Amino acid sequence: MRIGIVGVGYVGLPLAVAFAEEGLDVVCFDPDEKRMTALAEGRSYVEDVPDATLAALGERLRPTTVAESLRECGAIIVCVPTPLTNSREPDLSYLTEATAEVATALQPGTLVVLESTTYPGTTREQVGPALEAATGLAVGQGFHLAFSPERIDPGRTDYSVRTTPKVVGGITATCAGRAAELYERICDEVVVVSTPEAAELAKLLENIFRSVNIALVNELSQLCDRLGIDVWEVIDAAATKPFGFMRFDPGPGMGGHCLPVDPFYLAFKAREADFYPEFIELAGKVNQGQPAFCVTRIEAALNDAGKPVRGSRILVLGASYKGGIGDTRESPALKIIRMLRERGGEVSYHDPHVAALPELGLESAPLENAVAEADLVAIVTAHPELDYAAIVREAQLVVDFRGVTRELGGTITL
Ligand code: SAJ
Repeated sequence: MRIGIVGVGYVGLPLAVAFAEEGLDVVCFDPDEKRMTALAEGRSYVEDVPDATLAALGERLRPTTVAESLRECGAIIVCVPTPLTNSREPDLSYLTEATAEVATALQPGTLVVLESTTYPGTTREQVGPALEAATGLAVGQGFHLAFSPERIDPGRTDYSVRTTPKVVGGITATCAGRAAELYERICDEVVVVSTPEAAELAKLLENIFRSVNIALVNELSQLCDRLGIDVWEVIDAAATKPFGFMRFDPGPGMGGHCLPVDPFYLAFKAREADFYPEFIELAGKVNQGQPAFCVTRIEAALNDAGKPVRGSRILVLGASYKGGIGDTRESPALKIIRMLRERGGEVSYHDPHVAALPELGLESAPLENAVAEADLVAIVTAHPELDYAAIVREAQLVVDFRGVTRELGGTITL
């Protein structure tokens, strides 16, 4: 069977590779000409997929910007972005566009699976009817439709597509059965739930669980600052409990394309049901306020050194939203840099994974001199490859928002 992937990004490409490695031909459809050309030339644009992997798959990956090519696929999997609008409401424009593209190519008997994270009901209320209206085919008879949340975690190496259990929910039992059969080719464990809504909501729960717990420790870091207690010591101590506790660490805020977004998809749907999920809203507020709290900590550290922010040279270490990767979406570092500049700080940054921040007109400064020349070094994202002992030795002042210099001493931590 030929598989179609619609949206060949950090989710779609690893999925395409997983199917191709099982010997299947995969039509990779993405409207982005540059991406599809790169793929055709064996050049990967996803950090987790090396060029060598593409080379080994040869013709099995068939990049295209023509949706018609999906006609030959027995199964089509949609992996397009589901961001927020500026007013923090679900933006389903990519999904609507992708559904329309799929509809132009949908053949009787095809299985369609949505992987994009979205609020419960999207598959049944939006995608299904749109495909039926465009093709005249009926869900569950003319074609099959399911939802299966993506669990691709950029930069993670301990779990792969194969070893991460896959949740699947179909509009009908046959839809679910076909989707389970499809994923069993590339996943060791497939978990079938009774409806697409259960699968859609399971994904949101996974990420809201993180958002709420990250907000809890971020709020605790602010309280500990007031009380003069070391929040890291408190969390280390709590984490000795072998059951009933899961460690989360405070930080400069919560970035990424999932966690700052997903909770607001559920909040949107809940409001439609006249329900106000206060945990979600509160967690979002706390996490969104954490960058400003970190800026006050930088101001206080400079003040104690007799230096105003204005005119001080501040080096931000780490611009991406989490260590080990180069993704800057919703990164707290960008907010911290902007706020420090508004206060007159002379801000530079160094990030081995992020060569430039065009939106800020900055390029990653070479580490060698930047540390010694800075009045203050702020560790905002802790990339594992940086030598923090050397940084602490050379720096005049270090504020560490990731707790990576605690054993070294001589720094100010959250
Ligand atoms: N963060 C903290 N403290 C923590 C954990 C995270 O401040 O204890 C911050 C990170 O620095 C980052 C943000 O929150 O800015 C999100 O971090 P994350 O570790 O949740 O990473 P993400 O956003 O890449 O989340 C992904 C999700 N994977 C998928 O959606 C498939 C999430 O479900 C994973 O659980 C998470 O990776 C993971 O476990 O790493």
